Amino acid sequence: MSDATFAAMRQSIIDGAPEIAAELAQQSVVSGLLPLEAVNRGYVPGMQFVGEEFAQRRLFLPDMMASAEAMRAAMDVLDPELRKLGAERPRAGVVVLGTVKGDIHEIGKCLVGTLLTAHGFEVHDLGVDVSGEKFAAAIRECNADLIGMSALLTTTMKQQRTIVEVLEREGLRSRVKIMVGGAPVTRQWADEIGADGYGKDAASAVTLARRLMENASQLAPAETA
Ligand code: B1M
Repeated sequence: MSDATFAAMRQSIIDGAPEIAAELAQQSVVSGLLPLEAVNRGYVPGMQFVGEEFAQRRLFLPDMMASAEAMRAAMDVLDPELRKLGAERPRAGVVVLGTVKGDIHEIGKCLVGTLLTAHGFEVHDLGVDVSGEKFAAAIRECNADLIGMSALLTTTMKQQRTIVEVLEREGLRSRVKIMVGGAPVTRQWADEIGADGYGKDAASAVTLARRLMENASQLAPAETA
């Protein structure tokens, strides 16, 4: 795939053009491009640009929503390709995943879920705006090994701490490993709230989840995958 194709993918997100985003994704699949490369080199840079322009007040909320639609259209094509690998692997662990309460950003969280699935994890995605109580109920229901909390806002990342506290209160903390991520989240924050690890992107979330499963018998300090 040429740089021009990645540039066109990026532009389709900036333009909020779902048909073009999906068409380019389809072409990349046919041409044999690794789907994660299309995501990371094509579409995500478009999202990053839109976020920067929004912060500078050169783009507005409807633009950000249109870009998210375009991203969703591309992911609808790429998601099944990313997941294919997972069907052939032994189960690596059970993960309960969600975007924390008050936060409706889902694209990064969904990507994390897709890659975990592609690497053999059984993923229960609770969606967005997920409270500690919902996480707790799902941990019990699914007998989860790991939970993954995504937060994209500096305001909602505090919910990650609240949710850790809920799990402690409900006697579930020692049963699961906790992973946190999202644009404003850092390794230091993960340490501070008593999470077991921080993933800076979807691929590192997979590495981290595997590492946490390997060390499942002992609680590891927060680490960056
Ligand atoms: Co919003 N938004 N948004 N937004 N939005 C940001 C986050 C923002 C940085 C834009 C900006 O100002 N530059 C800003 C937050 C500022 C801050 O908190 N300091 C912001 C704002 C302000 C808002 C609103 C408040 C706007 C408003 O209403 N005035 C509002 C809040 C709504 C709410 O949640 N309550 C809002 C709304 C929206 C939309 C609905 C329009 C839309 C989301 C649509 C959707 O998800 N369905 C949206 C979007 C699209 C963005 C940006 C542009 C893009 C986010 C994205 O999808 N990135 C974003 C700017 C940015 O992040 N640069 C922005 C692509 C995605 C692949 O990356 O989500 O970072 P990301 O996920 C990565 C990693 O972070 C990591 O792996 C992923 C893949 O590599 N990761 C994990 C994520 N979760 C993980 C979990 C893990 C491990 C890794 O383990 C469990």
